[in-house]
Amino acid sequence: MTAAAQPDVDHVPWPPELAAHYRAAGYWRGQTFGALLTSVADAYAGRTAVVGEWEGETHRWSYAELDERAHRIAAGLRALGIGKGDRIVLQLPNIPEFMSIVFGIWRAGGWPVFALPAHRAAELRHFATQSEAVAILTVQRHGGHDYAGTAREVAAEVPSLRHVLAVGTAEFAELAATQPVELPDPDPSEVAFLQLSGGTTGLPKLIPRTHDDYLYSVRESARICALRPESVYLAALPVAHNYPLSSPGVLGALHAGATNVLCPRPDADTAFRLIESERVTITGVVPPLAAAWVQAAGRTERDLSSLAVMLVGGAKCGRELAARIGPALGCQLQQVFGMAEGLVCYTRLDDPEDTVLGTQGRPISRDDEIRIVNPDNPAADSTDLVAPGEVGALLTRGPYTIRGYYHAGEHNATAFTSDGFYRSGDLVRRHPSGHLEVVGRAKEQINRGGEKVAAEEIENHLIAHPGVLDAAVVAVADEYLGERTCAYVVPNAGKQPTDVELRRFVRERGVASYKVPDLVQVVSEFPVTGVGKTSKRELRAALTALAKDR
Ligand code: OOB
Repeated sequence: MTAAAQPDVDHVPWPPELAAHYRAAGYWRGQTFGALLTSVADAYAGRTAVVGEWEGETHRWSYAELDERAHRIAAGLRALGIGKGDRIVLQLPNIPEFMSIVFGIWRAGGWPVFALPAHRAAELRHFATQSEAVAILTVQRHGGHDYAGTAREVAAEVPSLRHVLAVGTAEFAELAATQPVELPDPDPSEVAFLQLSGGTTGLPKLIPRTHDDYLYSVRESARICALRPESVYLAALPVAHNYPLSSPGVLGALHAGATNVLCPRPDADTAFRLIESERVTITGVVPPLAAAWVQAAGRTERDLSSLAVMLVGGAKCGRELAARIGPALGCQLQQVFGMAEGLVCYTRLDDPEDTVLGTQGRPISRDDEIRIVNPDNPAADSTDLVAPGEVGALLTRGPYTIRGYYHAGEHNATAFTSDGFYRSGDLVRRHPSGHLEVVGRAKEQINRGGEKVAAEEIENHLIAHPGVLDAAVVAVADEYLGERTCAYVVPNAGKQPTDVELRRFVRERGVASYKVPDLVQVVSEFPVTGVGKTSKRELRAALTALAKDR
């Protein structure tokens, strides 16, 4: 049974009795992110908080300095009239200012909307429109892309956008130099920011996370990953993503008073250089990156001996790769299976080897409720359980898993069960120890080495092409990325669009390049299921057959 359509609200609250339980159990502590930074800066003022590179120079800030910078940015935002509950689309690469800006926005009472550096005009327009953002905060040019230019283009189209702010401009320097002012602390039970969903339908949904719920997952992640003030975390992946942000990520490291090193690029050369020079102790990567690092470790001259733990997650890390990580990099592997909607599972540092290699971990909290239900019924409710040890669809609810997307009443009715479980769309098996093994996916999403592509979003872009009658996007197995995207296309009568043309068309519609189909197959018609729907199962099977023939 699914829930009835809910009203369009910022944030669907947890039932009051559960909220009371989460508070009584000490999960929700009534602390805001701004207050967290204040307390860490009090305790560890002189310790290094952030190391990162910007415009060719290495910057190194103590906790006292980070705290001061965040206060100034908060005051500067307030001076611009940006404050309580205002949404700011944030699109920053891995630079030190990411940390001061996020905490500055939090202290001003604003809500960051965490865009990724790969996003382009179409995605930014959607995030800004959907969140009715007042500002986009980004950099000028970076890695060959004109971020500020794209932001201005979007600002001209979205009426709510009043400001485009870019790190590196005189205007931003002035804002960041504003005299700190006393600001009221926001309500910790309220929304702190909006994360992005990987998406399965047309456009990604926004995920409202509160100070209370997110900080609980951050504290527990830091504990489970054994972060201490002496730890040094390397943020190798784009830091706005939920995984490097909080699993345990830069926020987990900050909570522990540890040092965050922001890695400008995730390639082995750059990462190994920083692991050596900063004596990095822990990092988190996606499986393709783990494979690349494992390979590079065999021929590096860099000293990686400080590295104690490497997390791998975001997509399935197969046993074979998992087994090579420890020996190649001289560290312990920790698998992590998480989702921006909430639930995060880790293998524990004292788990037996077989569990670490063969599962994706167990939930953070004893109050994370897990239901594994009938995988053949997309509307299965939380009582439609499979037998223990069988594969089923994962449903979850708990103290840091959302109850609904931001202003998405109708979508929430299918994305959640009537009793508040989130339908993750993942197919899992639970081991007797409580560890979950991810064995597949029942959602229309391609997991391209951790980067999520919603099939429907790309289908809609393709169908906008005058030569395309219909499109169906499916995953194709890939040795390096795990999966790539393949777009099947039925042309309009008399038209024969080429793959080059279609890929360029999608790119020019302003989408992140990881969403541009890797493969395009033009066919005269789609196979259909018994009820006449396009059979993606058959399309996937055709691709498998094609690969075998090659
Ligand atoms: C993380 O978050 P999202 O929101 O980008 O993606 C969530 C989805 C999951 O539902 C699952 O389909 C897939 O990514 N996933 C994995 C996985 N970790 C994530 N599939 C198989 N094995 C794994 N280890 O990707 C994310 C958020 C926090 C921590 C780590 C990853």
